[in-house]
Amino acid sequence: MAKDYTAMWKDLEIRLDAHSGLLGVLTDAYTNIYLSQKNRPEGMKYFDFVISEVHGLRIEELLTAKKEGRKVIGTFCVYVPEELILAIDGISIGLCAGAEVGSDEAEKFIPRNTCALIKAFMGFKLAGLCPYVQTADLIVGETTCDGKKKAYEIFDEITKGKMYIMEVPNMKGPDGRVLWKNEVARLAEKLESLSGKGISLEKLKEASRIVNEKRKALQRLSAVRSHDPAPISGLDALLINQVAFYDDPIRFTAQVNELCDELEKRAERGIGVAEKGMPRILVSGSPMAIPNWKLHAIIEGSGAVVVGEESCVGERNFSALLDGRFASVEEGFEKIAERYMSIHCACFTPNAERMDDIRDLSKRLNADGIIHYALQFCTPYMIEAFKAKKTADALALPFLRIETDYSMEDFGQLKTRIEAFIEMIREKRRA
Ligand code: BJ8
Repeated sequence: MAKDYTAMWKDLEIRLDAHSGLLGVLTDAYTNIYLSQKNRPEGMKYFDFVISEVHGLRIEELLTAKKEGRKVIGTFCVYVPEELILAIDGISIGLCAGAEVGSDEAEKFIPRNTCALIKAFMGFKLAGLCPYVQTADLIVGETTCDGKKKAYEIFDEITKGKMYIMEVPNMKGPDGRVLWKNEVARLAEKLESLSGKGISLEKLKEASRIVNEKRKALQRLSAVRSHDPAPISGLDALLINQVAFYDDPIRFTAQVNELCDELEKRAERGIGVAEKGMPRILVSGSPMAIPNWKLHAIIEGSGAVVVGEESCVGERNFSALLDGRFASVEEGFEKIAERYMSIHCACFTPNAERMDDIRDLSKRLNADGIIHYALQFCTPYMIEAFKAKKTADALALPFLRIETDYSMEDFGQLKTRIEAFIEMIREKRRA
């Protein structure tokens, strides 16, 4: 029988009734969407376990770490350098939320037409349903999209001053790079004063190694998805990419590598979760925070397989490694600043490199079509869809543009559009 965490949740001021309702809905959704999949790799058992303990064992681990003097740092963006957090012995936790929770409460503070991700992180906190926010000692936000940076001002009030903001430039020219380098050093200082621990060269090197190993494991997972038949479903790969933001990085890396051993053997033997020749889709756009599985569930329930995510919950999080060859802490900060500047988020202008990524990924993963996913009111990605379509056109790849949120209201309509898109891919192949 599962352990009873009621006392722990109570201490964290979680609203118990609503929380048990939320866990019930999540368990049902997970059973329907995940556990019903056929021919799943054995290695997914670990991730099933992690999900079953998402508000239980992991929170208990964080609380134990806090008692040992470690700090828990919440983040909302892949621009926040995890290496700095690990270098002060801290724990980095992704706080983005992927479910429609607490919208009514959130709408008392922010407009109705705000992106679902912002509404959800506000809603989770306001509805008393997020043990991670409660556990965090500091929450690092960033000046990326307008919605987030303005919502953080309110979130700071709601969390009684837990927010710290990094200034992310809008452009990647020389001035922007200097600003960003200074911001990396400023965050390091903040983390040092919060933890009372200085960042040594040795610690920074070790942190860099741990995070790079995690990235390499995720790159390995991405590489094996290029096989036909796909050895793992897009749903399972998405889940792993979501778990990457809050599991212990060393344990997570070991589990992903173990899973990849299995997947590479499957690929060698031609074993897959999908039939050989099934239409292969690259999903590109706004991040899909846990438990946002909607689009992948529709695509894979309509006779196609998702083979990659050009997304921050996906390739943008792991495609670039940090150059670990630095001889001083300052040089390490410079390398960190460079590495994070190479993330191609639509909040930057121009952002042509993202189009190169879409092109390269489509080729490497042998995609038959691209589905561009933007959360409603996520203006940067909604507008960049125009260029993504031009990129797909140049590759002669079918392209479908979707704008949606976390609600299930448009499920039927999306399914109809996606089924027609997949049929179009099949027809194109027959022609
Ligand atoms: S690096 S994509 S994680 S900012 S909150 S932009 S969905 S309107 S999350 Fe992001 Fe960092 Fe960029 Fe990646 Fe749109 Fe919503 Fe804004 Fe969002």
